[in-house]
Amino acid sequence: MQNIRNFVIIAHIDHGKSTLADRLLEATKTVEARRMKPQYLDQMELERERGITIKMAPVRMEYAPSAGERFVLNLIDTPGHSDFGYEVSRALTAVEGAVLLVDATRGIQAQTLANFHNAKKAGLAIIGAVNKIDLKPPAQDDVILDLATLLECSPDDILRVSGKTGEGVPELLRTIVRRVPPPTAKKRGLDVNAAGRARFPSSQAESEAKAENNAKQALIFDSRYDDHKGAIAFVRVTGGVFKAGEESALIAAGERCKVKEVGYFHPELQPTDALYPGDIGYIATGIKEPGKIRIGDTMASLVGGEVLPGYEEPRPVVFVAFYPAEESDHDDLKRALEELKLSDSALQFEPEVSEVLGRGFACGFLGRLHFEIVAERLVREFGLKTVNSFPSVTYRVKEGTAWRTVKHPKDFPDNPDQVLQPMVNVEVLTPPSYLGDVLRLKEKFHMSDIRTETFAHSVMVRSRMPLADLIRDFDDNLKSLSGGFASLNYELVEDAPGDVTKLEVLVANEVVPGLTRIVAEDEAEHEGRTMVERLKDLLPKQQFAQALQAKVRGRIIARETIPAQRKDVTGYLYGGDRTRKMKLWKKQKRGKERLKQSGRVELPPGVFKELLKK
Ligand SMILES: Nc1nc2c(ncn2[C@@H]2O[C@H](COP(=O)(O)OP(=O)(O)O)[C@@H](O)[C@H]2O)c(=O)[nH]1
Ligand SMILES: [Mg+2]
Repeated sequence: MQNIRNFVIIAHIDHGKSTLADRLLEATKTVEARRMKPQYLDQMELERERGITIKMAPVRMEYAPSAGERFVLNLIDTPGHSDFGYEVSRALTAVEGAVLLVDATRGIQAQTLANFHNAKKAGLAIIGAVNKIDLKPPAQDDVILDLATLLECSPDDILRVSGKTGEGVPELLRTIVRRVPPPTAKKRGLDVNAAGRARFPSSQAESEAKAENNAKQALIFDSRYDDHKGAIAFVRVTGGVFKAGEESALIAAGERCKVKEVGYFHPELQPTDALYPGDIGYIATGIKEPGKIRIGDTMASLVGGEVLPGYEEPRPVVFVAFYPAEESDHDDLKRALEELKLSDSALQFEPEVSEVLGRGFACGFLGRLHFEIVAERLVREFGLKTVNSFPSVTYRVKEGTAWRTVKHPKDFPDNPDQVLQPMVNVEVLTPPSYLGDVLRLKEKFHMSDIRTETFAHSVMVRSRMPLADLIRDFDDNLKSLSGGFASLNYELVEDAPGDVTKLEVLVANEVVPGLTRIVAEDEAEHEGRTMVERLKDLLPKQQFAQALQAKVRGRIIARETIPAQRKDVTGYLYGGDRTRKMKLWKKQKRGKERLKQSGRVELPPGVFKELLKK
């Protein structure tokens, strides 16, 4: 154990974590040169395409600083976007050290601070490093100074590295070995996002097993599903030895399993004989029901043992209903969501039925990007197309004296007596030159309580805003106004009264439930008009003219008409038999009348999809 070092690389998005990890993989010869590719640890197709890390990625490296010295380095690369903060917090509980990386061309950004505070809370040894020094950034010395101030260390202790050229990497490796402590058998209290789980009740008979159980213990910090190996638990072993073929148990879930295989991350799964205390590795459980394995659970030899402090259940804040594009794909969609949940434990879902779109699932996400990523993974990894409702947040509404929670916009009352909406405290860290532009977002995003404060070479703008506004596209607005220099961190705070209202869209006088949204009062009219205009462009012409309307509080606030597509029923009658033509026109009119009464207007899923796009 003395020769093990477990650490994470943490940083704001795009500061070069995954690229630096590449250099570490090379320097330790973990990945052969011919297999090397940029951001090697971003193995998901979607990660590679978008150039972002979504999943934490553990990898084991062997490092020999000199002849006769050998260390095992377990690195966990982490995502930088705040939607995936839960991934980072779990990675922090599996390690003893952190490399806090700062892009020297950008300086400290919002997630640098958030990550720093979490790593500190977790009691990790933190190594500060500035990256991209190959670009010779003019402000490099300022950035080093800022980082040293944050870490309360000397600027000389801040490493200078380049993930591109590999400069500074040997020094970084030496520093990791020196400054990150070796693991101890019992990992201390996991105080990052950790909540003491209720102890699993243990009977008399089971208590005897405890002695042995105490010896064998591992925290599940992540998981994945494999068709052959079943559910695979990613673990940090805190005690005992785990071997293939032995009985094991998931304590909180109360499940037994026979371990199929144990191994390390290379980063591909590589089987080994046994996992020992301090190790980071995987345990293939053989369990075929993905729902049975829970992140934060403890693995031990028998059911009834003590559970390690797990993780707080992440709280989804953005809700979207997913419906299979093909009704017959419903069961596949369910299975796919279950499998995705194994590697994305923050994802939540429950059955949901829509009049138009049929059976689907109401899904909860940690943010807008999280939602987009899951929708894309369903298509790529499972070949499942879905039609999705508008991303929404939950509201507390009061009618008369009764309060209730509204998750789905269609359940929102027309005239509630009071509404509470989720709020966030937002921190924007920006270079002073963009401060004016940042403050101009105030009205559009309903920002309040704005306070500014200088922080190192930047300005910190703190404010409060409705979560619903944040998830619209605050992030994108911020990025584009500042060329990516202004950055964002946020946390949920208590709900507050909100001026919001239900906006409904009607086609041929019928409400289309999937298009109902909750919007800010002051934007309802504009949003309503935009919706019907877009709908008019998207909907195919129908047999008869159709009204498209937007309604707020029982009042129509916008109206458009799709013109009828006149089918020439008299075409075959050349010549001038006027009465005959009149007769046919009349008949056509009657037919349309009937159609109108039946009132069924087909909204093709394609139109939904277009409309629901951002
Ligand atoms: N010039 C230069 N570019 C870098 C360096 N490290 C990373 N990059 C680039 O910065 C971008 C983000 O890198 P990535 O490793 O994906 O960042 P992550 O989001 O922190 O994992 C990519 O385009 C990299 O090629 C570096 O040291 N020098
Ligand atoms: Mg990355």
